[in-house]
Amino acid sequence: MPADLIRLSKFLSFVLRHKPDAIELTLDPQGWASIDELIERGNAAGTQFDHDELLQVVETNDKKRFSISADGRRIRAAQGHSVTVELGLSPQEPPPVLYHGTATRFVESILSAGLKPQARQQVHLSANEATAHSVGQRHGKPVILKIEALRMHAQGSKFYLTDNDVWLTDQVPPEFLAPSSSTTDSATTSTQPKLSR
Ligand code: HQG
Repeated sequence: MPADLIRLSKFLSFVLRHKPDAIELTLDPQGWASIDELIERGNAAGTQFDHDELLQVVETNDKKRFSISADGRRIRAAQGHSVTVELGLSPQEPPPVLYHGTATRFVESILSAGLKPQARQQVHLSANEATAHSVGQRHGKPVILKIEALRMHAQGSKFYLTDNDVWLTDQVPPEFLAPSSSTTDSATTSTQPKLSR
């Protein structure tokens, strides 16, 4: 994707997941924003883009991060929110195993306290290890954790699959977690992770 569209994608993640207030944008309870209002407020706040560029980002986005409503007038982030939204997804039976990529320095804490959503609304999981690896890499030296998702589901946990194939659940208790590769890196001190987008 060209650099200006990557910049626009990051801007959209920022306002649609984390800080709609930054451009005085209103999200409805399901996380949708009016496309016309988003363009108007974004431009007024100094990020110049038009309707075509917005649609180009939505269509070419490497992770399909954004969804457009059926009537074509609204947009929302498919996942990743820190603002409170009710995506309205139906609970689904997950595959036996899901994966979560993290950095080695968080593993010790995760294995004792479980996976927590931290600043986001829910914990993000993937059906394949390759995705988990790239998610983990964003935070440091990656490590992949295996989650016994179907067993969690059988014991009452709810799982949701987003429009862009990310699995969400509220939290993962330690008894359903195991490292799938690598081990904790005791040389690295633990810090709170930052939201990169
Ligand atoms: C860690 C990206 C210590 C957790 C990705 C992660 C994803 C703990 C970090 C989506 C912990 C939170 C979300 C505990 C969890 N102790 N650390 N008890 N529990 N953590 O960025 O899952 O590209 O909020 O392991 O692809 O990395 O933006 O979550 O390292 O789908 O579309 O706390 O964001 O999507 O970090 O990423 P994040 P994430 P996009």
